Amino acid sequence: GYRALKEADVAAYLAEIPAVATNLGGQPAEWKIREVGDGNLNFVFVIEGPRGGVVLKQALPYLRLVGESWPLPLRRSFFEYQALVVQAKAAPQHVPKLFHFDETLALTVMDYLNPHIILRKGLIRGTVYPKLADHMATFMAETLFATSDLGQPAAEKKKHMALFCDNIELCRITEDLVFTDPWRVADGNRWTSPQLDFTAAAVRTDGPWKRAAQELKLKFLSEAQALIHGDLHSGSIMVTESETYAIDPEFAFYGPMGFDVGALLGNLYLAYFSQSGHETMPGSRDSYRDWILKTIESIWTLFDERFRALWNNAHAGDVLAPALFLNNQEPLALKAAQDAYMRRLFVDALGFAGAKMTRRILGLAHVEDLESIVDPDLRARCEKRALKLARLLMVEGGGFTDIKAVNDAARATQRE
Ligand code: SR1
Ligand code: MG
Repeated sequence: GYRALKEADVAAYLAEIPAVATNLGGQPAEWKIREVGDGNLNFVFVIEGPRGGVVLKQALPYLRLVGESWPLPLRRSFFEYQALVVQAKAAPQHVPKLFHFDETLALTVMDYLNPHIILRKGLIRGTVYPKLADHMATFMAETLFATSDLGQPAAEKKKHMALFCDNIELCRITEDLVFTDPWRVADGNRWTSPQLDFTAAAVRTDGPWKRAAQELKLKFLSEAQALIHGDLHSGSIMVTESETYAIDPEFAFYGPMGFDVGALLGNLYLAYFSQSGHETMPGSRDSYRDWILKTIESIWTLFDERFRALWNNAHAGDVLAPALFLNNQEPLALKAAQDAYMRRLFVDALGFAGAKMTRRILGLAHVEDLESIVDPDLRARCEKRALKLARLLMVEGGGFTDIKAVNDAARATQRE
């Protein structure tokens, strides 16, 4: 049966797993163990031995953020493990090495990434990550393409979808928290400053914005394009200046690709608008803001480039395969189909980015980028700017010609 491990149980448990014990080295009594989980859902233990370190992540039967009143299935750790396996196959350099999965205890043991830190914390500190765009574009292109109909045979995709189709409760969290609650009166909704009371009320009566949120929700419910990470915000990415890892895919399921791309872009725009709350003097983070926008531009541009390159070399998919378009003018027809596909993905990503930004300001679960701004007036100014761009991305996303135009809108909003 399931039991939640305590710090005191961890060494005895891991000592029985040869690959882990070897990785840690020395004797179990020498292993240093600490619980470090600061996310919304799980327990996370770091275990360090004389030779190396591992992380043990265990699901709780309830939502850590709220407590036992919000039960949550342990099976989410199964989906997380399965997603990590798939992602490690597609983009091994950006997924932590897995040592062990225990379905009964709902836990996974993986490599301890050290000295990596959570990207969100680095963005708050104002640290530049020169490889971030390159690495995340690769991670998303490789994982999304490989699990789409373009990258695998239809029969395999159908079988694989069946493996993830029960991740119902975690999808439900996204359906409610990202697409519904910020646009209605809901129990968990909160905002940190009364300065936002009027804005929050206006959002709840904004027909076009509400409609956009619901249409994105419909996409999330009905478009099984690829195995998506499902929670690819800056708290699910670990970085150093030279390495990048995507972690925590417990929300994984077959959904719209734009949801992953949008989660990342939306969280980078949140980081962008929160910089005014972290600068030591007005303007001191100007160049960092520019770096965030440059990174956003590179992520989309490189993602688009790499996704198309994978497509042009594809031979496993059953649809829009290059082999079908070999004669005379036919490659141009494939290029036109690719342009249309990538354009739709771009507009989807912008919409999802906006929804993810809105939920982090008006919904249940917030982000440290904004929450750590102490001055409530300044925080509210940052939040209002972020909400303004979020609405634009959701309601008028189709009007942006390219990612540079989106960044121009972000710059204009920041200047107001
Ligand atoms: C109720 S769980 C809140 C959020 O934490 C996770 O990181 C997901 O983003 C989820 O929506
Ligand atoms: Mg998480």
